[in-house]
Amino acid sequence: MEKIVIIPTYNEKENIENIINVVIGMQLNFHVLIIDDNSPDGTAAIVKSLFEKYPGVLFLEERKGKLGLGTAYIHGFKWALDKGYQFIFEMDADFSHNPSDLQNLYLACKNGADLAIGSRYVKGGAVENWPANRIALSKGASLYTRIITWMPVKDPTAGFVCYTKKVLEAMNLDGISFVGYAFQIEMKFAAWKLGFKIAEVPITFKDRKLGVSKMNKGIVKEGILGVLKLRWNSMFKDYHKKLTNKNDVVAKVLSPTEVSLESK
Ligand SMILES: Nc1nc2c(ncn2[C@@H]2O[C@H](COP(=O)(O)OP(=O)(O)OP(=O)(O)O)[C@@H](O)[C@H]2O)c(=O)[nH]1
Ligand SMILES: [Mg+2]
Repeated sequence: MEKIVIIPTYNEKENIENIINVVIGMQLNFHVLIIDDNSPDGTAAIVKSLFEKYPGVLFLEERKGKLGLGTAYIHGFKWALDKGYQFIFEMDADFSHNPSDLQNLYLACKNGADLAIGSRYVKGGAVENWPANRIALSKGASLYTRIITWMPVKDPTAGFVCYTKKVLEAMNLDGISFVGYAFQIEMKFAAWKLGFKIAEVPITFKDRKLGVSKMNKGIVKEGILGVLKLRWNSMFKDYHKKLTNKNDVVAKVLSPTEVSLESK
């Protein structure tokens, strides 16, 4: 139980089989968990048809309806922690993220990072085939986030990430409030505020070839207001407490080393 790639899906019938085949086909021991929100196009049925081909490697969690990217990932994180995975990845289904970069994200974490971000905006990173308005929106969002939050991350909206288990265990996942792309900023901001070491690994992001975008105005609005909200909340003393998983603190206090220290 080492590495699991969580892929949220909503109407990805054109991509889902290929992306699963490519990730598992790399034979680098990446397991795959699909979180499908009852896609009307039958994405989940395609995943199920592959179970026999990939026993113990491919998993599916089905939710009742389109509940958003953020809650899909939170669901997946909890599932992965429960199963004991050490390296937990976020990746889109639409091949915007190249599965061959998964290994670089993994190695960055193996070499000391607590989380590794597949970044378009560091040296060596790039965006291919995206229309000018999408690039402007994405770059604008990154700049805006950095100005408001001072978070030293060049690609804060990136959705291609490797989290080590300890980051997700330390976080109060139920306190993560955003559902759309602001979710990506919120997760990185929380990890940074908790003092975790963040690495940015250059990637080339490609526009989706198949299927349709789920981007909409509501997602943009949530991002703009959400970043302001994060900054505002972080100015209060109890913010750190709110970010922290209380069970994890209890677990640490009860750990054998701490107990033996106490008894000395
Ligand atoms: N489970 C679930 N997955 C979602 C939801 N919204 C989007 N996704 C998935 O999240 C990933 C990213 O969504 P995309 O629509 O590709 O968003 P994007 O990459 O910003 O935009 P485009 O690539 O231009 O479409 C894809 O795998 C989607 O299928 C949702 O509400 N629930
Ligand atoms: Mg996409």
